[in-house]
Amino acid sequence: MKRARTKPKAKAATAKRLPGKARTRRHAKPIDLYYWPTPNGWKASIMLEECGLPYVVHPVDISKGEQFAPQFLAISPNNRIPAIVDPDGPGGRPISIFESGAILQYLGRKTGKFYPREERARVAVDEWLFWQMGGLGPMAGQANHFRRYAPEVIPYAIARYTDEVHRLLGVMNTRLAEHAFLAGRYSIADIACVGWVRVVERGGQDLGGEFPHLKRWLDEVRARPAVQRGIGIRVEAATAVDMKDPKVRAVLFGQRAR
Ligand SMILES: N[C@@H](CCC(=O)N[C@@H](CS)C(=O)NCC(=O)O)C(=O)O
Repeated sequence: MKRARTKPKAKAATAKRLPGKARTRRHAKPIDLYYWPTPNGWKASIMLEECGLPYVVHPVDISKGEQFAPQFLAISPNNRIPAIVDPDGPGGRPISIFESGAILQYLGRKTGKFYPREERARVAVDEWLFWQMGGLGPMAGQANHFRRYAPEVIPYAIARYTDEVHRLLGVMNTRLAEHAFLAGRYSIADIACVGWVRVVERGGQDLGGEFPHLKRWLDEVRARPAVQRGIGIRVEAATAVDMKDPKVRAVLFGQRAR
């Protein structure tokens, strides 16, 4: 794991920065963000930006196998990004957290932002957050894998995951026809979804034509400055990753228990 080599655009992710309302937390110690620019990584970076929390980015180059480094596994035993370490955790002691959904909930509880306390409102957020964690994310990930990275074209696998993503987008579109955001007000559920919907759109899905309410939501969410800053963190090494490189493929694909 290396410290972020960020371009000017990514100044947002340095410890010195105390954006917006975070100025009232002048003495807050920065949160360590273990990160790679992917839809799951963006959930954590967007939330940190939305909450105005100071943080330091530690890129974990998953194309080189840095997710298997013992010091990272001690924080994230599932060898996946994102993970965070909050030096100012419960009781004033450090806490490490892996799994993007757990990170969103923790930061929401810590700051009181984007994760309502009132039980009915919180249940609504949890429903859509877990819907993303168990549905949209994994299915879009598999669709992406079989469409872009599989060494052979397997029509059944492509159709199965593409159809499932299509079904999920339809569910989201129906929900967003009657609600401005997934759980009513903007919340960690929207933060969890935006990166994945963006990836699906970039994969060629015509959102505007088929899912107009979803498209309206996507445009609104991604126009938020904090979302743009969270997605915009530039990690130089990530721009050079070649997914056709056999060494990269050997790290990322075909993982088995170690
Ligand atoms: N359920 C996990 C999934 C995280 C995940 O899949 N992260 C990917 C990047 S998007 C990763 O770290 N991959 C490393 C690998 O495949 O070894 C979460 O939401 O945090």
